[in-house]
Amino acid sequence: MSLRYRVLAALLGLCLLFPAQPGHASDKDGEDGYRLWLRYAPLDRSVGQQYDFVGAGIALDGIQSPTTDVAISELQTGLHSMLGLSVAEHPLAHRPAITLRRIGAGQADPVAANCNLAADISGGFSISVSTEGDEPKIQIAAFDDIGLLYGSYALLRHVQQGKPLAAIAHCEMPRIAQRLLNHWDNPDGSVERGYAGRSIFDWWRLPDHVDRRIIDYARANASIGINGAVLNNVNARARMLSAEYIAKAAALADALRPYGIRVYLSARFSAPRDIGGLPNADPLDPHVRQWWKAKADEIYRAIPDFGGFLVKANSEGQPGPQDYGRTHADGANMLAEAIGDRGLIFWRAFVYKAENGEDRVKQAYSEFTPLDGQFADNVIVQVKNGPLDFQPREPFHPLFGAMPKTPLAIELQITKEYLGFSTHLAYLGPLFEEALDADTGIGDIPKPVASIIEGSDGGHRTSAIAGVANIGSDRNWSGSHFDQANWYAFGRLAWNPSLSSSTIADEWIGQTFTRKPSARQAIATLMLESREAVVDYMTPLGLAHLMGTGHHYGPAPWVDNLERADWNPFYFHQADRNGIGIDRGRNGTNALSQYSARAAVRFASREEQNLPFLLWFHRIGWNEQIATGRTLWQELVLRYDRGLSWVEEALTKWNGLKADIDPRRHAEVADFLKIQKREAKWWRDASLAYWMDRNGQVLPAGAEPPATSLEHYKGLSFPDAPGN
Ligand code: BDP
Repeated sequence: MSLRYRVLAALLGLCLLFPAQPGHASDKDGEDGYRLWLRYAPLDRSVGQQYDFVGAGIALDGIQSPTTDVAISELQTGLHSMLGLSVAEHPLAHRPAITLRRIGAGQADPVAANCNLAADISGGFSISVSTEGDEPKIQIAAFDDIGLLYGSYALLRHVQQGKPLAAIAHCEMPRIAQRLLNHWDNPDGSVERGYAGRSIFDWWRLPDHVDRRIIDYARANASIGINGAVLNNVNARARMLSAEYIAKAAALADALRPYGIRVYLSARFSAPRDIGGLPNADPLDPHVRQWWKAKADEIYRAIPDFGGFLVKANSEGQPGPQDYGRTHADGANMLAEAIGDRGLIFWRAFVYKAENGEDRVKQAYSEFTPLDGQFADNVIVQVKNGPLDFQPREPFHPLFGAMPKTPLAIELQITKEYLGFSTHLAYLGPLFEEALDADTGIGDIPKPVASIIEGSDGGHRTSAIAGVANIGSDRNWSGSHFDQANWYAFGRLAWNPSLSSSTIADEWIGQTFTRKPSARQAIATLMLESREAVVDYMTPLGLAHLMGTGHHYGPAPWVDNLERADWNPFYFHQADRNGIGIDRGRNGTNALSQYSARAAVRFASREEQNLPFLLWFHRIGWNEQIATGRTLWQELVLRYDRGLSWVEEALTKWNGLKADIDPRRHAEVADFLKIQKREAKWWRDASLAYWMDRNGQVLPAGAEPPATSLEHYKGLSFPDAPGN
């Protein structure tokens, strides 16, 4: 590049310099986590110099749009911050170093021919490098402008991790079409199961004021490929569908649109009655159908690309079609008709009833499988990863694979309702990966849950994945620095379910905490082990749902007096003198029969590799010898102890990383690890005290007795626990 051009580019770049963003490392208060994985920390000269040429500028070859504007501005921000280059946007003639090339209809991507970039899959892109003269040139090519934005973020992700230019060429397409966050946010600003402060959606000030944070939220989501957001809680308030709130949602939709994010709303099924003045909400009543049609039209006038509705019906007291003797399909299809081709209905399969005596984990399958084939083709049935409720570990949900005629979305929980809220370090990458990789056992070769979601052989109209968001207005967004990684991991796996949780952890660390290899490795190890440690000290060996009533904070396995049997922790372990766990085989609840033969054989086995699900599927005597050679009681104690020791060691290891992490974030994480250590001990001690009360056993030699009495643990109460 000529000197003249360099000077010109630098001058142009100066005009484009971005104001320091909030939370920049140079802030006197130190790094606060606000910038998430878009920190764009300066690269060492030795790494950055291979990218020096990008100072020559960026060009757009194709139609300009708000989305391409975002792509260019993000590249400028990121490259300037990381490489110190002022990157000008200028026409093609000036020999740009980066070209964003929109591939025309009917054309093929010439550079990435061997990756089969498909014109009909939105968001795919290729990145290639060529050398003209002695100057490398990067091209990002895509069929749509959102692909150009995703490609730009992929380039930034690559540079940000300090990876070599030579390795940048690749091509990607999303494997799942609809990648949604589900916010459980209420119009009053509270967040159900939210541990990161108030809602980021400032409903009170909307639509007149859209906070800058919404743009940063959109950037973060777009950078990992999230393309939909359900704005409100599944336990929905009907007024979210009022004209007033539609206008507010429309303002958010306008802000999110350039980032490729469509907004959706959770719809309260009884809305025609609650706010529409109708006497009922019967899905077969023509007036009700007409009301929804008119409501959908009203929404589409305000939000032309509105994504659709998410519905929790006849579940945990929410209204639904069964209130009128109709089925889930009747309810979903009515909404599907109102929305038509314009959008989608996400109908949740999280249902169980007080009056139903069937094992709670069997009920969704029993209710939904008979409806397979009855749903309209713009309905997606949204199924939690496991049949119970977002536990630290669950077997996969038997509905996956059991409704071949219906597109199923998997719903994962990013917020850690059952894994220690935001104060416990529990990286959920391994949990998500385990859920997506679980072999449904259908057919002769492994058929993972992910392939059911992707719908590769189902011929469905679309495919979808949802994550219950952990985002709030805390400065660091997620309540803890490490919980940002769970949002990140969800997005990356939604894009490509085959990515490994360790690759994702490494990527995230390189973009957030540090690029230093030794520290990166140490942090990754902590992250990757963390979820298993939580399983160990909360719900080892397939136990589940032992958390405190309502808020789900801390241990309360003794609770057995709630109005609904299946809300009681006791229901899920039934520990007595003789044993613990639920027989879900043929002589028990027979939940096993809901799985394919291959999966059922696996879950029925008591071999070592199936110990994670042992007490989920089996009732075992305390003194029975299990696959490890120890008795069940010995093994339980060992696992509680192992979980607790892990946290103690994690704190020591984290303290050893002090020199590698900026002081503020280091101290904040250390504080949380101390809380986790205290609470892991509480979990271990309270659980063991209770089990001993049930089983009359003494602790194995060498095990430390609980710090205090069972009565003490039972007496604790937490009326102010968050998220409830
Ligand atoms: C449970 C939560 C509850 C949710 C429910 C759901 O405790 O707050 O409303 O799931 O998913 O895990 O509908």
